[in-house]
Amino acid sequence: MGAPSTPDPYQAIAQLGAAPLWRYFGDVLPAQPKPKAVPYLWRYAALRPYLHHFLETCSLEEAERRVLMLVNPELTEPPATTTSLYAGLQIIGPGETAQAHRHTSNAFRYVIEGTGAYTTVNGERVHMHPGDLLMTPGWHWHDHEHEGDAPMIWLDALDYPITNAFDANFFELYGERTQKSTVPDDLSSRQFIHGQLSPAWAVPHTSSSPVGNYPWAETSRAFDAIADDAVGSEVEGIILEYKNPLTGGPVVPTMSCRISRLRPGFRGARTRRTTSAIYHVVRGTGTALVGDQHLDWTDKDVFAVPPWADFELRNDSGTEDAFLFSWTNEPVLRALGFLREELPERGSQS
Ligand code: GTQ
Repeated sequence: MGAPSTPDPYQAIAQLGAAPLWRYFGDVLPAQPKPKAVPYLWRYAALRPYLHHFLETCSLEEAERRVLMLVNPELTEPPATTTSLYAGLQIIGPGETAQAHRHTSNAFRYVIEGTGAYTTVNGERVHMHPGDLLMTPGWHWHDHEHEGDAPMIWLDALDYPITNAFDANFFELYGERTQKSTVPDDLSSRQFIHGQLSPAWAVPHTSSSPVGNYPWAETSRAFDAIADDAVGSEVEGIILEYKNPLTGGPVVPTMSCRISRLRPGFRGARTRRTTSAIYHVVRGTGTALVGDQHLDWTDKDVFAVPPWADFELRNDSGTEDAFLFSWTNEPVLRALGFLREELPERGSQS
C-alpha cells in the first residue's frame, strides 16, 4: 500500500487529466483582468495603398472577401483585434461582387470611402455612403455589389472571437453568387429607423436591429438637433448609441455601436472598463492614452482598447470637432454580470 510508485505525482495526475489548482490559481482567477490584447493603433494612410495593391492583384474569385484584418500584435492565431472583437478593412472595385454567404457571427460595416455599392441582406439591397452603419446580423444572407465607378472601402466588424469562444459558429454559401432583390431597396431603414413611429404590422422576431442602414445623414441630424446644448459624457463627449428601435437595446446582442463628437480641445476623464472597444476616427485629430500607450490618431485610423486599460481621450484640435465611431462587447458583459467601470479621478466605481 502507501503512495503510488510513480516518481512524479504531478506527471501522474497530468496523465489522468488532472492539474493542481495551486499552480494555476492566479491564471484562472486573476486579481484583475490580464488581457493578452494590447493597445494598438492601425494607420489608415499606411494601410490604404495595400488595399489598392490587393484590389489590383487579388480577385474576388480568389478571395471570399478582400479584407485586411486588423490584427492585435498579441492575438495572431487566429487573428483578432481584441480578445472578443474583430475589425477589418474591406475594398471592392467597380463592377465587382462579393458572393453571398451567411454565418452565425453578427457583423456590421462602417463606410469609409466611396459610393455606389450595396449589400444585399436577406433580399434587401442596402446602399452605402461614407459614415453609414450597415447591419448584417447573425445568420442573415449577405453579398456585396459595387455599381459605382471608384473603389469603395469600409470597416468590417464581426463578433467571431465571441462566437468561436463558444465553438458556436456556422458558415454557409448561398449557392448563387448574389441574391435577388426581393423587397424595395433600403426598405428596413425607411420603415424602422424612426423608432418612435415603427410599423405596427410587421414586427420582426429577432433580437437584432431590423434597420439595414443607419445613414450618416441621420447621425448628423441627431448631432445637429442637440447641437451645443448637450452636456455629454465626461469620458467620451457627446456620445450617441445606435439603437435597435424595437427594443431600445443595442444593434446586435453582442455589440453596442456608438458615435461620439468631441468638441475642440476636449479632454476626457480617465476611466477603465471591463469592456473591449474598437474606435474608428471618422474625422479629426487627437490622442488616446490607453494603458501605457500614447496613441496619436487622425482621420480614418482605428485603435483598440483592451479591457481594464486606463483610457483617456483628447481632441487635439482647438478649432475642429472630432468624430469617433466605436463599438464594444458591452451587451455581453452586461448580460453576464461582468460589467465594471472605475473613474479613478472621481473615485467612482460601478
Ligand atoms: O463582408 O461578409 O471582414 O464575412 C469578414 C468576414 C467581412 C463580409 C469580413 C465576412 C465579411
